[in-house]
Amino acid sequence: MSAKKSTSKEISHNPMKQRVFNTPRILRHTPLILLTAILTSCATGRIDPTDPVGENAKQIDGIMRLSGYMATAVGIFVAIAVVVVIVKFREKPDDDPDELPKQIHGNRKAELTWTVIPVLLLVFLAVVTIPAVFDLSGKSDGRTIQVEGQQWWWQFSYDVDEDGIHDIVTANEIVIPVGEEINLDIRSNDVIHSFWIPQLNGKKDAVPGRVHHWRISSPVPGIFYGECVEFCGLSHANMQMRAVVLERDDYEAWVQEQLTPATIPADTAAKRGYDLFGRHCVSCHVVNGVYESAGNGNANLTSGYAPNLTHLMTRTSFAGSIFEMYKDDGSVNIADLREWVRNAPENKPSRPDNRQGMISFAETLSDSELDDLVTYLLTLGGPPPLMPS
Ligand code: HEC
Ligand SMILES: [Cu+2]
Repeated sequence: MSAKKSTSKEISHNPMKQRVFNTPRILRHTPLILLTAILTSCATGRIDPTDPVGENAKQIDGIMRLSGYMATAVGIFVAIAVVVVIVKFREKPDDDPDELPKQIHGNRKAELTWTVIPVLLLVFLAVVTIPAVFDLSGKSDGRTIQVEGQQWWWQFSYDVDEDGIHDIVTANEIVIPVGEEINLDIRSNDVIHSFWIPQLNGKKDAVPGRVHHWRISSPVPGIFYGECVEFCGLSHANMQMRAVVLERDDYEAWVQEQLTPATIPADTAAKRGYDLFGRHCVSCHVVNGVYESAGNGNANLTSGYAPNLTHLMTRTSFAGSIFEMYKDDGSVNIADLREWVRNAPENKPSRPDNRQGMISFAETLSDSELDDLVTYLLTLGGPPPLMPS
């Protein structure tokens, strides 16, 4: 072998040797990489994308599985091919270690094969996926519910008599009747969020200044868990939601209850709480029938909205569905509710100084005032038609 010829071989050989020596470093990191993958894949236990319940979610799941099976088949084929090549073309004792195998470039058969097969696979996937994309964003004959995302909770509004006025406004839990394809008009009141209840449908962004149409449905009653899936600031991870799917009769009863405005409580402690509420809370919160002045678009919050509290106790959770409203024995989770009212930003990272989230009352309210306020909150409807199991 001449010296000239061997230059190219040296270039192709030396880096190889270096790489071989570096391999253990990658191996050392493998457990960490695997651990990260495992931990990030099971962050929230009750939000389950692998168990579709509604028609739309099943449609998505079918396509996911199909493409998963196809990718697995391709992956197995490639893995086997790699092993075959490694074994078949390995260095043998009588091989000249400096000799390169026969170099080929532009083998038409090979090039065509590995271009045409992936193209066919992708075209097949597109044929299955594109109609589903249009189908999922189509409207149904069912009712329409308004969905609004804001830092860091969801608002749901219902126009029951279709006069264009929101008759029911609630937070964090969207209540729907079983077996009906519900239309959603999804909006945002501040930054981009994304609405996702995986067992009922895929993700849909909530974008300021736009209305995105979406649908959810469930053939069975139950509570289904979701969360915001577009990073939206400090408490993005604490912006969860629930879909409460009710039998038709239960749904009608829920609607009737939600349409009933609140009244001024007679009980003295609750009445004291009611008065305190009028002093400290109505600059942000609405209670239908008694405290409606805050209205919407209020200046104390960037989004202009705080949860409507008229039927607070009919919800199973509060504050972006991160706290349970009721304990396992069915009694109210008074401790968390009181803690929330005392110092919300301490219980859920927020930026009240930036008009994002609820302010703290730790310096403002005495213990007995807090008790009275909670006593008042307990009069605001309830209990929920369905409890989490
Ligand atoms: C500066 C505006 C503001 C004031 C004043 C305010 N809140 Fe809030 N409150 C909010 C916001 C915003 C949320 C939603 C926070 C979240 O989920 O991150 C909230 C959430 C709540 C919730 C949970 C509701 C739900 O369904 O998730 C309760 C209960 C509550 N506030 C009670 C009170 C009480 C009682 C007072 C008066 C002592 C009060 N708030 C004063 C802005 C305010
Ligand atoms: Cu969000």
